[in-house]
Amino acid sequence: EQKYTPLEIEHKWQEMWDREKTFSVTETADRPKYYLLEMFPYPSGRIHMGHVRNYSIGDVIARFKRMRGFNVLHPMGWDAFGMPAENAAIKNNSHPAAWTYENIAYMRDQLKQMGLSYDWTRELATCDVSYYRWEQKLFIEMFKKGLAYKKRSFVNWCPSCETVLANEQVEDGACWRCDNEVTQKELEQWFFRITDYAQELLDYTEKLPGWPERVLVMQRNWIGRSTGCEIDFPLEGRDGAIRVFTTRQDTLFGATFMSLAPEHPMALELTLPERRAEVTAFIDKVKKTDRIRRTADDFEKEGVFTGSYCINPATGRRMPIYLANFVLVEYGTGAVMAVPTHDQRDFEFARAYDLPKVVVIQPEGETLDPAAMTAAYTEPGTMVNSAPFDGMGSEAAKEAIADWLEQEGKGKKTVNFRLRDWGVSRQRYWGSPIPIIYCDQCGAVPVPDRDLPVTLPLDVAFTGEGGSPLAKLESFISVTCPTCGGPARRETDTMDTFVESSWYFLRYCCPDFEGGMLDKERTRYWMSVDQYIGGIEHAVLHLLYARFFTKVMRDLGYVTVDEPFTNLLTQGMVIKDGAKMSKSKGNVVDPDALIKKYGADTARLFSLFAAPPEKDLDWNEQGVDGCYRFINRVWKLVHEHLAVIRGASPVEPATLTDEERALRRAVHKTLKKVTDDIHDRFHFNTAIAAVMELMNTLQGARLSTPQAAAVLKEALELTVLMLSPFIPHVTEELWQRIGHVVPISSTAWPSWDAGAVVDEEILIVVQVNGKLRSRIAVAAGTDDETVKSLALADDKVRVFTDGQQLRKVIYVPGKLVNIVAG
Ligand code: ANZ
Ligand code: ZN
Repeated sequence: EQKYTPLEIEHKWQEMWDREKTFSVTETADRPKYYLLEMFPYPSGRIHMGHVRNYSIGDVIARFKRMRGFNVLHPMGWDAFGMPAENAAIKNNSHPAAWTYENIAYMRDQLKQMGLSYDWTRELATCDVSYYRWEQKLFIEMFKKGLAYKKRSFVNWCPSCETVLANEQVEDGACWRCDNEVTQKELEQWFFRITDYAQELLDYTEKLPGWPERVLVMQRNWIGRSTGCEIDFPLEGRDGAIRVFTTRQDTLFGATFMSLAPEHPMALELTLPERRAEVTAFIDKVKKTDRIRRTADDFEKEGVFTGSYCINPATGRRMPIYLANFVLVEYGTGAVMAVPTHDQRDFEFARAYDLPKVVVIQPEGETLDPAAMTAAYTEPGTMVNSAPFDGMGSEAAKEAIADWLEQEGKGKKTVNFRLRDWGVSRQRYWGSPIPIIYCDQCGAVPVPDRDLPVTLPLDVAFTGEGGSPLAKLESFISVTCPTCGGPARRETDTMDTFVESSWYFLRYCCPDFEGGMLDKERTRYWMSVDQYIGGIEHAVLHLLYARFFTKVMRDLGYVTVDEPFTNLLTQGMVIKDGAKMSKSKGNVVDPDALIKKYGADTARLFSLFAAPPEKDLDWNEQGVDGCYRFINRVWKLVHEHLAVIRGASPVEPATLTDEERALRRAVHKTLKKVTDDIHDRFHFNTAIAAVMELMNTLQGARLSTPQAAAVLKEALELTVLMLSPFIPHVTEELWQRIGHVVPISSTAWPSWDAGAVVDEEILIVVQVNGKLRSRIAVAAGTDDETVKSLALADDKVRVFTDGQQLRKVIYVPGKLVNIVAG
């Protein structure tokens, strides 16, 4: 008998799939399409267990859908731009391109060793100029439509790395890379106008039933739609007013002071000369504080008085104007009417600076005393101290005060979004150059079509001195203006790498298309992605940007869909010893070592069997070992019966013995369950468990008649077929050894025999007080209580029990029910 040798078998079949291009697809009309996508990896060096899990999950679905007759697009590529390549280059004195392409080569090999059913002819790397060139073209189209624009704004800046940092790259106010203090710097930056799409992005969160609700909730919160009012507060003693945004116009009569963002454009002009030193010191201090920390609930509320006043337009009260650290310049109007009695931040601020409080909303049956309050009252209630609105409910007063403000011309109803435009400039080298030229005469001029792409120059040095090497490369920077021919300078910022990942799924539809960004027909054929799979950590950023890009590209005529991903599966983490697998925790399992020891089929099977996809997966070696032993059992059993299988005739259901029929029922029931579990729920773990259980049944099967051999053959073949999406290599091998010429990967998914699945009925004898009174037929497997109540409800039984007291009902499973009555 032959031993199971996973590495040999896996290599053989991987070569076959590669050679035959088994998983390459074209756009054909003869089968329905199915686009399955897993989030592409960053080529960091090696794949990790999170990848193994993500890609195994995707592969089961891809292979299953293929066997079910779909034309499955299942592509793979590389999210290849980004900071780590540059940092590695500085550290190793190499080039980011060399580092990146070496990593891609290694990781591609690792993925191939996993036997994933990708269409490798569609592979792409976002750092290839053949990819990012189209992104530059799109950038220019967006620029011409005003969807890409430049503005000054405050950004996190690391003075030592000389680059902008994303909020995620600031840890406790320090740079994640060099640990230096991060400052806020005002810089000219390129932005994408995602806010133009805020309402549509929000509306469609109600039209994505195939997405996990929690991801939709996160996106809704991120977009953050608030309805309220803008209200003008006239300045005292001079022209002009401060405009605030509030969602609580019902508290207007309780506004006792004004809080401006320290970066508010009027901050300094409102500051009296004698307060100037104090105010500028405060502004400097706040600018150094990370914005996320600044606005945390428990961050100490600090501020400074400008010396100026404004007037409450409802009460005429003088309100001192403060700068406050928790007010952000980019939200609303950057100014807040402070109501210390009904807003907790204002309450704390008023306590710190001894500012007046006026209660304007009273809770039911209570009278708040501002002097005695220990926290703001933030719930609805009855209006007080609000002149014409007194006595009204505060919710109704919201409407009434908004209407009054509009009538009086003191304010207006508005909608405000928390979502900010997407800053895409990065002062880094390893990214797609932004295709803009600056000319003193003509301003910002897009690079003309004939000069695209702007190729990232490779002849740069990585000194680690900080700043973008591009900004020091005179040969790159100095150009002539495409409009006037005068001397001009090239933009040296590159695009955020999230730009590349916002449309890669579109380019997979036509990766070799030379005529433009997308071949519209091929893209129309494949889009939308039917199933997208990836980590929950991308719930907001990537998944929101990709939705935004799809809508922009729709409006520019590239795609016809409104949304990129019809269904989304967010898989859980891989954890070991109760913690997420990570280098810093020292609990990493290396996929290479695992595959070497057990083979890819075992690695796949374990990562699919140990938990349903959305749950965290707890890694344990015994579990892996168990999966390996299971594959060995299947291998052995098929080999044991090879002669029988090859010689057996087809099953003739009518001639089966009870025992054979029961075995066949178990097989077809398993097939039904596995099909449903994969198809409806992606519950691969329960599907695999069902096949394992079936294996136990098959191991005990006896072969006394020719039809028993036929049933066993069918059972083993179906088992191999059912396992093939999970463990594709060993099942290909067994399929071939059984004698099939067509590979299992090109075989149709079997359908269960409805006749075989029906439960057999069994006859139960019913006695009343020990005497036989009736026989009832129940489905095999009916639970005890149901059998008892069926017996009690039987007409022939009721003749003897009606009007009597039931003392006991005894059920001997599968045989008889005895009713004691009298
Ligand atoms: C007065 C008021 C009274 C407020 C009250 C709340 C409670 P959302 O729901 O998140 O939109 N706000 C406005 N602009 C701000 C800024 N730039 N930085 C910090 N806070 C700002 O929150 C809207 C509320 O947040 C606004 O309503 C404003 O405070 C504050 F009893 O106005 B409110
Ligand atoms: Zn010019």
